[in-house]
Amino acid sequence: LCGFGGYKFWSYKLSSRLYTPLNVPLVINRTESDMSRFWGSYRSNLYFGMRLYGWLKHDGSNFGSQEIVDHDFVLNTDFVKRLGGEHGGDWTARISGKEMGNPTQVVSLLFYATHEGQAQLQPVVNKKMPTELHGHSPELGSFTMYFASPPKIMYSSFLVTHTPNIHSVKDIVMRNIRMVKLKGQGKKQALSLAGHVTSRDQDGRELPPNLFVQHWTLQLPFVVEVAFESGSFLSRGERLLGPAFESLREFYSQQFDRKFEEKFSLTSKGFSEKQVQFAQAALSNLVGGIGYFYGSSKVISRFFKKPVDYWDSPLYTAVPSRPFFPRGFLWDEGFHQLLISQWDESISKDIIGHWLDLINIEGWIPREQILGDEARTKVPSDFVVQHNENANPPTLILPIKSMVDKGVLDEGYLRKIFPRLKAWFNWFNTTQLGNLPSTYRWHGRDANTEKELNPKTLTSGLDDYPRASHPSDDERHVDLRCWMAFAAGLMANIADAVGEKSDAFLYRSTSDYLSDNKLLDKYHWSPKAEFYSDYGNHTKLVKLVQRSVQPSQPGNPKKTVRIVTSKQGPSLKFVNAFGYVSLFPFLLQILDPASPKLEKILKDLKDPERLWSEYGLRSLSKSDFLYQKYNTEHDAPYWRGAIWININYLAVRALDYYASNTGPYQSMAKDIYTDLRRNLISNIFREYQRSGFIWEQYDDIAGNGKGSHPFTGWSSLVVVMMSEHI
Ligand code: 6A9
Repeated sequence: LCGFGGYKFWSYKLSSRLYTPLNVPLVINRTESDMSRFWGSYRSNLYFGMRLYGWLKHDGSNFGSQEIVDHDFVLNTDFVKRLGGEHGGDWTARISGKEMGNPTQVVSLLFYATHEGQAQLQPVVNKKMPTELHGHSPELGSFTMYFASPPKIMYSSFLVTHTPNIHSVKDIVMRNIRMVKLKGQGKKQALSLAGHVTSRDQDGRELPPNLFVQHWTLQLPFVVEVAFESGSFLSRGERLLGPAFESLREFYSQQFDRKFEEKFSLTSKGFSEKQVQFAQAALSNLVGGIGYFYGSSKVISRFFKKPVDYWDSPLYTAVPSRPFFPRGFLWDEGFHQLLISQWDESISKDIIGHWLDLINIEGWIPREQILGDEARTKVPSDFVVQHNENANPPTLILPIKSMVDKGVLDEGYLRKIFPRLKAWFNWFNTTQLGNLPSTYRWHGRDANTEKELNPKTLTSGLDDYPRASHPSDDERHVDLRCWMAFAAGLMANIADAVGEKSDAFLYRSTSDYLSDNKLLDKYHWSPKAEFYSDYGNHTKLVKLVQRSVQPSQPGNPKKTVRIVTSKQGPSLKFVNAFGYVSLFPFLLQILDPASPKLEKILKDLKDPERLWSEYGLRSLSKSDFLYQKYNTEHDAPYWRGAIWININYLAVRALDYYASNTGPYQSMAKDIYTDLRRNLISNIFREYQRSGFIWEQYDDIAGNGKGSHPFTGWSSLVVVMMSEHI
């Protein structure tokens, strides 16, 4: 491997590894995959652009009930499924509208049916009204959709045509829509679709119709139903319309209530009906937001000048927020699955399997999954490309651990995921090392930026949380070290469970080594600040100032830059920012229950001048110099004070652990557990009652929700805190 030719060959080999899948069998075998979840509300991004909406109930497999509140009417969308045959069975969707203060309000409803692959759709039109839609495709076999003609129709029309892809549907519909006068209704107008519209390819050949749109203009209140029947389902009972639909819906709805109580025991714990409904909505939105995506990420490594495509793959995943982030995020997903696995572990196994199948031969999983063109239309181009040196906390190990502890993961599943977890662990343990043994460093910080007050660490998940002011290879990050210690422990358990003795031995010794509190303290306990801390090239003496770009230019244009205000500049030291990062040895339970450092941590987090608020733990101490500071002229503080529910959940869980494991600080942990849990639940519930939303973060001074909403990703962990099935 010496000489120029050798180098080229070597770099070629390394570069193609970026888009080469790990060569072990997939966890998810698509041909054997479970047809019971074939159909579902899997398009997370379709959310209806209205004021309030959300799933009130959704079981993740057979049933969902959603409410959408517009300005002067309410829409309810309900679906039920019935399994049978070889193609995922039947389903019915019901859309009903109610008026809210404006009795003359009229609603136009457009129901779309389309298919991305090869499918033909053929409506049966009866007196100008389609009553059925016939279709056939390789995946679906043959099927029929029935449209129950609703009463109170003022006008209806339809469109049958060809669309090249799903994200052009809206344009095509807009092109084929016009306004018509309603007969005998004075000046009143309605939308009208163009009926059959032939589209042709470049050579003039007719393209097969694969888009059908049914439109109704309706008076409120109304009910519209559409039933899908799968051709291979031969022994169905009554068609799922009208009373048959309603009774199945009612059956599933009651089953949902029963299962919810069985799993979370909220009623028996004394929560009110309103609180239970809130918790049901939190779970249902997380489960109902689950999407099925397909496509490839744009990825890059240092061996490429331009981004390349990862391989095409499916991803079944929950999403942080349907309107704002309708796609998979690696570290969010671990938190999502902590709740979902308590509801239905088969969904979690499926989702975790899909994520682990995205691992490449290097052992890397891209952090943000923007798969395919449709997903990319939602993301600014700067954020699309994923770099193979960038990590994100391996939180999938949290639900895996809790399922392993409960004994719900069979050996076959563990055998499938183990080689993938090994590759993943190994990737972290080689690419994210610090300079000293047993230390770790998040890569991907920008050492050359002059705009940021403290350069962001997006890879850690805690974006603008303060780290060393001057990114360098000498950094060591305490949160990553704790993730690794935790991961090594789980790997040892799984290796034991699948009978891999030598792996078990190695992981156990790695876990013991990384969990050694003496070593942890040596590298991360700041004797001066008396808390756990990152270490690196750092100074607190920085500020943002306005600088002239070119004083001679008219208007004297300025830009905002960071300057170091001390002569000495940065030096190697502990960063000493107290907040979520300092808590990690406690959060991930690496800290010995008998350690006096636990007492110090508990006191500090209870201190209102530091992390304690009536609404949860703030991300950064109120007395830190970066508390609530802008990071650039335009970047508002994000993880610099606000209350985040994922980390608060970890805190509640750690308090539960230290309260139930023998040690001198047990009762102290118990008291804080009680207070923190109560504060979080009552504030998230109060904000939901006030605003109708669950939020991305909560304000540490007033408790109000902030950021993206609805955000029923990790904030839904409130349900787990309510149930105390921590
Ligand atoms: C930017 C904007 C219309 C930021 O919940 C997802 C992530 C978390 O993983 C991370 O820890 N959120 C947290 O700090 C939201 C990130 C959104 C990035 C996308 C593009 C375009 O959206």
